[in-house]
Amino acid sequence: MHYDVFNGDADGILALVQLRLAEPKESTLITGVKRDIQLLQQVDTAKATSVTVLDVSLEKNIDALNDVLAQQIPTFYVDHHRSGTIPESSELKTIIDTDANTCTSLLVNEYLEGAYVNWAIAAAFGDNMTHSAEQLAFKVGLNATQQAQLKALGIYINYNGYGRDVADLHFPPAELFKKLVKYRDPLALIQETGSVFHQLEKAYHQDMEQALSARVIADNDVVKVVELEDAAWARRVSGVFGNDLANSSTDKAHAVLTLNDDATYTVSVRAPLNNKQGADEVCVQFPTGGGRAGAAGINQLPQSLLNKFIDTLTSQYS
Ligand SMILES: [Mn+2]
Repeated sequence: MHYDVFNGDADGILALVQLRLAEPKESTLITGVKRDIQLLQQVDTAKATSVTVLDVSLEKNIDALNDVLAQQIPTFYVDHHRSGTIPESSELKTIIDTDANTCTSLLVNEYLEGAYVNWAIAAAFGDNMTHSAEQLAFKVGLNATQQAQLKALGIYINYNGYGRDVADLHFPPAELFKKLVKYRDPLALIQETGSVFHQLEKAYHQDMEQALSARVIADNDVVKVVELEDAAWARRVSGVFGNDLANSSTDKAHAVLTLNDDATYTVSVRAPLNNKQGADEVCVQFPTGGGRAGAAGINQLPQSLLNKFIDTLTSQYS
């Protein structure tokens, strides 16, 4: 049995869409909400004959990866998050590039020599790699309307990945993958009345409408921090709302804090778009923190550390 292990956001889902369009395969799908990245440990090494892993940090899955490799299971690993030391194994093939302007779907697009480039463009927009997405869209000659449509699709799929658990989401990521992989070109999905694109579009706008009334808890020259309530809509919208803030004020770092039911915050940090560094350095200073230079997060920030977090964020970018 082949296992496809992938992040439940746009980048993870659309990396797999490209791979499975190129090489259709019956597989067991392992995924979850965007923040659920301890995925590789769910592979049953007694049953697995091969494994593909997409868009989850190798460093965070290293023990499970070593278990898989110890069973001589061929593994293909594509990612752009912190990798740590990559194990040496003849069973392991990796494409790992932590450049802040690439993402897993762009790496898969290169690997497949642009076979499903429109999916990669949607994914890059979804991962907020706007410049890279626009460059690729220009290179393949998309017009402005097509580009805007792929951007919207990427944002909506990315939006769908945010939640405390899969129950918060409009579509479980595995189900969304199965719907999307039916289309060789995402522009066909967008054209289709009532398709998942249009369902997500409607949901996205309803949630974003609510986010506009978010409470601002810090706003200075270098950072802006906002707080969202403990509700499914807030958990869904937190990431895309963060990207939206980042895009609207490109010299500032942004953090969106969503209250959890245990009185901690889920924190989503975006480095300034004009200075895409340091977000991970801020977050790893707190328990349950991690991520990339441009975008990082903390799963459970105690409220007692809120001021320390704001100070750390501010000094990082001052
Ligand atoms: Mn990604």
